[in-house]
Amino acid sequence: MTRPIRAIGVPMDLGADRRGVDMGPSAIRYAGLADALTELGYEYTDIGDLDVTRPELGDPDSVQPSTGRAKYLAEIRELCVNLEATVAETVADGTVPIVLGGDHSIAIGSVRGSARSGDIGVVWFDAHGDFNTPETTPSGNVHGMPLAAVLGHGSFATLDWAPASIDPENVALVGIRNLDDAEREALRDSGVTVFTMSDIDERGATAVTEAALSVADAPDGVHVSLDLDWLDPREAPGVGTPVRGGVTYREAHAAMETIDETKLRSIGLVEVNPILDDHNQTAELAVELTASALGKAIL
Ligand code: 4U7
Ligand code: MN
Ligand code: MN
Ligand code: MN
Repeated sequence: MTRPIRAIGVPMDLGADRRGVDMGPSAIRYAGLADALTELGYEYTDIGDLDVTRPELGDPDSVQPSTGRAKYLAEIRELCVNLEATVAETVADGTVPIVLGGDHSIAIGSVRGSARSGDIGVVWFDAHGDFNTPETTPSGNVHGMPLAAVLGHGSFATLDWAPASIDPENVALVGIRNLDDAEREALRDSGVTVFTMSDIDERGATAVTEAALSVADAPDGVHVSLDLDWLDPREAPGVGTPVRGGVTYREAHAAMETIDETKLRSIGLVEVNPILDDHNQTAELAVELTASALGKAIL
């Protein structure tokens, strides 16, 4: 018994400094997501793209939190409210949403939507912690803040779109190798489990992902948030904030194959930037890894 899958495109680039990540949904579709999942036997639909404000039409500072800075907060909030509703409806239909980003700020909507009517865990595959707040951010970019936002940290606690009903004890980060100082401090005190690249060096990608999935094991399943900069930039050059020393192609597949697809509640594929990519290989990787997470095996 496999649940149907529904793709939701979110051409968002307001949360990041490098333009082009708004073309991520097109690049992932062009890389063959529909065919890959249909071949696996899934019933697959695509609802197209949600409306996102163009940066040319918005003012990054029109609405700001009481303290700190979060660029395009009003526009990102509006999109995330819409995305949250779309993801919640999809899950309520018994369908697995795959949210195609777009920068990682959209995870605020994806996670909140997935958690709306259930008790879920989150596994966040990333080079970064995404645990800044408007108070700690060195950049003002919301794609560096979504995990802190859904857990209600900093001035996010005063905005009516946060926090989501998730227990930090059911949240795991995997592959981390770049944290800002205040972000590191906040993560240490958060209850979130952090598996760094050093953990992967010592224990291997499979064992670390198994450990992350058991942290995130909650009654209503897991949301997997896959930031393609989790991989080494040699494998995934099409990302806005690459960091050397990421997982290899095989480690990434091994990690995804560890996922039990019957426990997958929702997926986000984010930070694919086709302008910075080499022949769409990062988008193709996103498709391949999604298939591995959804049960594709070599034999
Ligand atoms: B991504 C950064 F300062 N930490 O907050 C920040 F290094 O979604 C980068 O993981 C955030 O790609 C990267 O701007 C966000 C920076
Ligand atoms: Mn990242
Ligand atoms: Mn990220
Ligand atoms: Mn699997």
